[in-house]
Amino acid sequence: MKLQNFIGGQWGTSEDLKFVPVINPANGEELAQVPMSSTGAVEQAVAVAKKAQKNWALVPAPKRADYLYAIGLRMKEKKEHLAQVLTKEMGKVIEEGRGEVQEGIDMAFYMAGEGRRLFGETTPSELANKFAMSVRAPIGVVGLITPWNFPVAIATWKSFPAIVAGNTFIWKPATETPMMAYEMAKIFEEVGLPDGVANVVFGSGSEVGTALIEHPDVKVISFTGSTATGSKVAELGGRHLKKVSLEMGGKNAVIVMDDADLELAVEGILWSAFGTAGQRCTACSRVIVHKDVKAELEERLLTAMQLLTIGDGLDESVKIGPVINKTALHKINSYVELGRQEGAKLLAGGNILTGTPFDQGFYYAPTLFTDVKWDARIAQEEIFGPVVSLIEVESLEEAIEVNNSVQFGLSSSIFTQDINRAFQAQRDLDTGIVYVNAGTTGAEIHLPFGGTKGTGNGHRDSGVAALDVYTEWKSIYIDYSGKLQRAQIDTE
Ligand code: UN1
Repeated sequence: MKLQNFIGGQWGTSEDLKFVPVINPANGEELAQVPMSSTGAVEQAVAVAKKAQKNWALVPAPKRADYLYAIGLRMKEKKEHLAQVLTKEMGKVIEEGRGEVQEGIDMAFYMAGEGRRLFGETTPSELANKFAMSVRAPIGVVGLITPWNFPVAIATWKSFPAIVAGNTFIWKPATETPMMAYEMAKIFEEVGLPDGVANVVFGSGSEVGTALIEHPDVKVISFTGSTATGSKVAELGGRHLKKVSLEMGGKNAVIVMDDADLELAVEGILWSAFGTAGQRCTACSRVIVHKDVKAELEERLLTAMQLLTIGDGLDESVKIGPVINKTALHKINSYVELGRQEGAKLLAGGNILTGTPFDQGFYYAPTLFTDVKWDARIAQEEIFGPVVSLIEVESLEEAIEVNNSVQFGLSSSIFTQDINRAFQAQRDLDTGIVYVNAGTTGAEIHLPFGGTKGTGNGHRDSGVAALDVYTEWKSIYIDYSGKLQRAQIDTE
């Protein structure tokens, strides 16, 4: 199947384009072909999105929200189908595929509710017979650039707030996972979303992404991906005075204190480190453990890791699927090599899996290093695979310091039974998301998602906070005194 762009409610792609295969990472099978669109498609999409936005902004927000309710319902009806497609193109196990689709459904209903809120403020004026209020105004056409690790959820975090607020969008999904974008475009069409409100253009970051960022009629860019690419997006966006929302890397840690429930900590670590084969921005890739429980934690982790089943995520009994592609496989492996060279002790894994059925796909053994120095490269850089490093500490203060030593600040977690330690940690951990007695993954859609330092640039996805990305504040003063009243002057 050759995928087609969805622009202004029409499916189409010029035939002379290059198409590249979409590969199932579990078995190397070709699932579809995705077009590498040219800047012409972006031009066309921006033109229709701009035209559509004028009318869309005038549709009452609760009516715009009705489309989101319809989209959520349709996603619910198609949940199993969507989850299967997602698992095939991305590789995450089917249970997680269903969870990700659910995240999108939740986002649809949640943002639909915003159609009847989109709260601004009313506030007294300092002058008599004058009224003051602020409202959220739509911005215009927004460009969404999304990653392959959450092909649908992250797109819903961005696109649903954008459209409920009265914007139109052009979505460039990752080339590795275009099928979810295709499925979502079909849903937009099925629910009768007005033409041009939602547009999907497939293609490369360098061509389509750049064209979106540089286009004068695209006012906002929301990007999730690597820190290296994100900083280029910011640079280029900055040059064009764009509002740029970035969600980038993480180097998330679970802290295990000497009073922790170790059984629970092990479950939390395994789920956050090896779920999605470690390919979450929120994945746990460091365990910062108190010296008194280090040996026991290592032993428990090793025992539990033996039970992890690896294979094609469509098999319900499998716990860990493949990584996205060969490049990822080799990148992960080179970090493991680096860990060895840096003197870390390899306790488990550390290799590309071979033999049947692994040879057909891209599988990496869940890997555990210990005695890792806090400043080793494997403890500082994002690996984006099933590799976790244990770092020993002697106190809560040291644990927090080690947690905060990385350039990223997405998610962190602490296992402790001590309420005082838990509160100190939630205050001092310098990350956008903090968990107490849970792993580093599992963000819910009605809270802001994002991170500090190198993870972001101050914006948030999901939650009401996402509306700040897709709206401008407009402050409105209505003077009904019938005379000129000067603020700050005629206030005596
Ligand atoms: C990501 O890792 O890129 O919190 C998104 C979680 C999911 C979303 C993760 N709800 O793990």
